Amino acid sequence: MSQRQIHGVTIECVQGDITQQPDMAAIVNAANAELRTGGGVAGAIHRAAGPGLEDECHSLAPIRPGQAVITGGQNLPNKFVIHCLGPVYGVDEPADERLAACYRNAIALAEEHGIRSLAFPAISTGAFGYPMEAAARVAFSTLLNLIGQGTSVAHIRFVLASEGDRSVHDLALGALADPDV
Ligand code: AR6
Repeated sequence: MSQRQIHGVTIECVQGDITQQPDMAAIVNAANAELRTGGGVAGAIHRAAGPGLEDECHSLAPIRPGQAVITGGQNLPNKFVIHCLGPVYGVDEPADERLAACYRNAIALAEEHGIRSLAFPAISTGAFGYPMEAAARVAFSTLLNLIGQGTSVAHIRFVLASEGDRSVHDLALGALADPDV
């Protein structure tokens, strides 16, 4: 695990399962447009949360690439789930702007709901095909910008499926300069 403190905000990268983060107030789902179960992160979150999550999602769907919506956590140990639709790489263009919008919109929802700790998966890097390193750069540069502007979110965790993905994120996080205050 690696960790960085930036203007009082902790950002860390861990290898693990997004559904096993009981100390986080909210987790982020790499959702599909219909906010249905699906595979990857979405499948794991819906399985762990139980059918109540799909029921809660029903009236919020469909969502567009870059958009984020929020629900309760149902049977998850987290109070909230923030569902983001990442861009399909090579289809939803410009992909970097759509991916950045996911992170911006997720943080905005967290702020609105008083969420101080939030765990993200690497949105779009699975079924949607976004290259891991490029996605990590977009994620961290967007978050560092938001932190530079001031955010009430105090703890951001990236939960990566493999050690390799974690180390790609560690390098991307370490490479960025601190934002200006
Ligand atoms: N915890 C943390 N990371 C995970 C987990 C997990 N339990 N499972 C997979 N990953 P993906 P996307 C990693 O495909 O690319 C779904 O079918 C995975 O290795 O979940 O945004 C939805 O229904 C990868 O690095 O999300 C959508 O249709 C990253 O999480 C579509 O896939 C994201 O992989 C969304 O595609």
